[in-house]
Amino acid sequence: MSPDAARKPQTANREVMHFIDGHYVPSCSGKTFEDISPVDGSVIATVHEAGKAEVDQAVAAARAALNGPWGKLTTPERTALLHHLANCIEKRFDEFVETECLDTGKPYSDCSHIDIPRGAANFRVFADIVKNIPTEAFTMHAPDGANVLNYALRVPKGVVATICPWNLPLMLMTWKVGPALACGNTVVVKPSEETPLTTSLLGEVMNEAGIPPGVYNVVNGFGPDSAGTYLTEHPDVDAITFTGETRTGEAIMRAAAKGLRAVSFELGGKNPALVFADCDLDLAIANTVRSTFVNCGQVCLGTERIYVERSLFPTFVQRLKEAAEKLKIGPPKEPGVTLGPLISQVHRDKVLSYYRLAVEEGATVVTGGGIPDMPGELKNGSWVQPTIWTGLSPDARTNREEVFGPCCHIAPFDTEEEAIRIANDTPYGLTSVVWTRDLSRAHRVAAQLQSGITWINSWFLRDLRTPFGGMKHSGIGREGGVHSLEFYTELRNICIRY
Ligand code: NAD
Ligand code: 6OD
Repeated sequence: MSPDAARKPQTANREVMHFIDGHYVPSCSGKTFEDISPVDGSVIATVHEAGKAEVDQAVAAARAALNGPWGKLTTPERTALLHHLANCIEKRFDEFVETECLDTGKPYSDCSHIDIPRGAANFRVFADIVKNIPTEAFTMHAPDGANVLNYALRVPKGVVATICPWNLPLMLMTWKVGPALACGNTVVVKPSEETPLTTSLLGEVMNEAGIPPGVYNVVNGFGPDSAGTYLTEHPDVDAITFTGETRTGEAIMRAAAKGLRAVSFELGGKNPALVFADCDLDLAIANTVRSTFVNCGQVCLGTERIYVERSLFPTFVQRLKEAAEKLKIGPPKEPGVTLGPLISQVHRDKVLSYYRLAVEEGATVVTGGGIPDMPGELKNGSWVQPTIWTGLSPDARTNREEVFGPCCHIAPFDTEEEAIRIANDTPYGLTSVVWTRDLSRAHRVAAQLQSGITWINSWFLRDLRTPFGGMKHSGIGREGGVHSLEFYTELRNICIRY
């Protein structure tokens, strides 16, 4: 392939290559895999699979950029470039929406309100944060009376491997690449094998924005014994940031142990919502239908366990059932669609296995539980019905394991103490939601919940300056605001005697 052909826009011919040192490059092995539409099962792209050779090239390019032009920029120069990059993403907003929806099957309305705006904001917000962060300084005297000034200096961590999931591809990738670049690092990104398109497209936009070659590199492939392993085991990678399943996090942590590389992990959840009888019920229903079903339930922050104060329980179940049954299932562009397909047939098999398990475990199916009847070619997509259960015991697997589909279990509780206890009775600790008009109760309950984020009378209300991450099996470390700087920089102490 000629170098010019290799530089062609990757979404135009639906051949997805790696993006290394500012160029699209094929795999030298010639190995490829198919990117399948979750909407109708058609092949939407042929993706080059990276071997060790491409990962080596990408890491070397990232190292060279770090030691070269990128590393020499001042903070104002670097952050100005990142603002320009955000503008360039927005200039191609429709193309990003189109591409992300093609890959994920999610509704246009969700993608254009959440995924792509955040793809741009993730660069702007962190550019502003690093520009405005103060440093610490102390003065003292040495034993001989000389003056001493100590100050702290932040330097980039180096080459950061960024391993991403498929549920919000551009948004969750830039959530890590934004602060990494703002802090002066360079990155090698491995997008999910399910959704490589917008990560590839961003390479082109990096070039348009004038980001130096080698700052942003992309290698495509799978996890184990593929690009994921080669990248996380690479000795010249300084830090690894990962979003995905808890079990994958364990594997990556083993890889990171060699060479003692720092890790930042955003992992799975089995998030509870506590609904007290004094809540604003309309608000609680409107938000719970989103927190359970948006993105077809494939949001790590989403709600899979709902506990409702007993007096409100029958009404809440009925209202959430009605709201779930009003969701419109369909392909991304169809007007009014609120529920797309799951990401793949493999993931649908997993979600359907929980739909069966719930029944075996004694659940009452309030609504859903199967596959919707879809017309024509859509029959080949990965559709499932939004599903609500009641009647499961607290130790049922369906109540304890992350399903990552459009489903939830609703159970009653009698006291505040009981609600807190059952909410915390999980190995996970990512998010929790509390619905109450009693502000004292809101503070009291929030303080006792074991989750990285607690939303009171809201859900997924994000201020990117806040700490974001999970407790227990839901993560290691915090990103967001200045907390991202803790991971993406080394804080050095300079001590001057004068
Ligand atoms: P996954 O763990 O299967 O895959 C994530 C990424 O890791 C993919 O790019 C995959 O190829 C790669 N990978 C897999 N095995 C690897 C290995 N051994 N070494 C290196 N890389 C490897 O997760 P997924 O199915 O893509 O995403 C869904 C999961 O992500 C859910 O559990 C969800 O809760 C979680 N998630 C968490 C957050 C958060 O912020 N906490 C956000 C989104 C998704
Ligand atoms: O809002 C964010 O910054 C974020 N990381 C969201 C994660 C969503 C998980 O599916």
